[in-house]
Amino acid sequence: MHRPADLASWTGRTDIEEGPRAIRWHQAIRALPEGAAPGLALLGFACDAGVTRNHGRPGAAEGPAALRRALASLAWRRTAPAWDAGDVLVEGDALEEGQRELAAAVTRLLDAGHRPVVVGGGHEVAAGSFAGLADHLARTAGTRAPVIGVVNLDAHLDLRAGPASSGTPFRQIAEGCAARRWPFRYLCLGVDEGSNTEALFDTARRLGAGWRRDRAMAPARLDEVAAELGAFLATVERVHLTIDLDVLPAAVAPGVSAPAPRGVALEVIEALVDTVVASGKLALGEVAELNPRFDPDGRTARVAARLVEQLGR
Ligand SMILES: [Mn+2]
Repeated sequence: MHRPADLASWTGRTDIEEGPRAIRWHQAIRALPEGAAPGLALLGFACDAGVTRNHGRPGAAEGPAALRRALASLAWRRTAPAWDAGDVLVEGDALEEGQRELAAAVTRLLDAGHRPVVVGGGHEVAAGSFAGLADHLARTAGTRAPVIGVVNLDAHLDLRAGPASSGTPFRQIAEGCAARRWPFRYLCLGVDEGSNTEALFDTARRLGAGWRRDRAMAPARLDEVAAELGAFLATVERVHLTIDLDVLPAAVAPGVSAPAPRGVALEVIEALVDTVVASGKLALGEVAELNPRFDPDGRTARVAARLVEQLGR
């Protein structure tokens, strides 16, 4: 079910005495109307089914609401509009139905010229979002196969086999590309070796995926990492950038299903997001795995809000 935006969820501090430039997100974002001017379109995917199927800690269904609360108080300095496109709600275990509904919503936003920024939910959100981008491009690309680069900032490859869950999205995307005879271009940055079995690395090799381990992403190596990302971006036409918050150190992002034992510094993650945005190829941004049940002081939600703001630039 797709629940339209509820502007009552956008509340926060107002600084009227500071004048008209003292604006925060909650005062500027609007519910997405028909025929809206192109802008950032925030779309929630309220789903626990993917994490539950993957034996993780539930709570990601509350992620979109927590993200809106955190984003609401950020200072506003956009020139293009930001729209709230509401939430796709997944009831119980109806994961596949929810992913189809998400895909349809993403396609509609892209068709209308918006930059969708999707907020999970667990990482199963990525399979639905990508399907929406693929449907949009299938119509606009004609018979030519579009080259979509999937950039995943994540401690996990998420290439598992079996029924759809938060651990399978990029395998599903690979299968979807194969069915359309499209190339599968996947780069996963931040992989924690300890939580990815050799079987998953075998799958990554078989699918021609690229990856970089967390320990090879220290701030001192940022130039090297950004160059690798830049080389990948140069070979693709459009980008689906998906950020699993568990790529960050657990002290920075405790509110996730599976906190990382090491993680990649936020300064590195933000620089990589900048690299993708600066390429001009970003079609679809995404933040996954925000779990407010393990985020008592809201720090993970505030980091997620920074990243969403950045993805909308
Ligand atoms: Mn993930």
